[in-house]
Amino acid sequence: MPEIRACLFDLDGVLVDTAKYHFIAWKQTADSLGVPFDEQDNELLKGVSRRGSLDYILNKGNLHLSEERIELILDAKNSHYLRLVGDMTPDEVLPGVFDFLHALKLEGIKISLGSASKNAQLILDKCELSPLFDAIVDGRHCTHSKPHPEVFERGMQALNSKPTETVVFEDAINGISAGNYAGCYTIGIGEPDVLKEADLVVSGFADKTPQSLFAQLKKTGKPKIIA
Ligand code: B16
Ligand code: MG
Repeated sequence: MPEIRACLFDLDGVLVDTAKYHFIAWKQTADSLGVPFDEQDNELLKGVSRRGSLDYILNKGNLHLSEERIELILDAKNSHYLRLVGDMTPDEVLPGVFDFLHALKLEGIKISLGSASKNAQLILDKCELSPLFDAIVDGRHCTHSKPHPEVFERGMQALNSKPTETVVFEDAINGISAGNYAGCYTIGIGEPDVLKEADLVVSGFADKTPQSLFAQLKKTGKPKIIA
């Protein structure tokens, strides 16, 4: 296994828990459309783009709306979401994340965001994470949604790293697939029985160091296939 030179981080579910705010905003949207929407539905929308998420709700309700109406609903959902994340502070950064990112910097390992969210920059700023990132790649820069590897391919371009020198951190099945398709090492944040395709799964960053995780990755011995 070559030395790791770059790390690409998903935002929601990896660095911060914004899924709870997406849930509140999508629930209100679904209620207004008369479509049932619960935590399980929200789980399926992790890592899915804003438009993809609304399409899921419309499909569930068997609703066919005009593009004009869809745009209005997307704007209203995002305005609600922006009000909710507007009060975020560094206290909402998930346990161990700041220490882990600082440790990467000390080791000279480059850091990029790789998120589907078009609001990622705002959230990183609110949580005072932005100065730790060498590059930010998010929903504003990508045409394709995860599991397409575009977001991580762009992250590697920005950091000038090769797939076999790069680790992707993701909490969503689609995100792990995207990292694997990009040819990177993948570390899942969550449950091993859910994130089966990841090279390694951990519950979070608390008490973890980059070197301990990279050593565990080496032990998995999984060959990477560059897509
Ligand atoms: P926005 P991630 C994703 O973030 C969220 O998991 C997903 O629920 C959301 O729909 C998507 O961002 C788009 O977010 O509406 O802010 O553009 O997990 O890829 O960091
Ligand atoms: Mg996520």
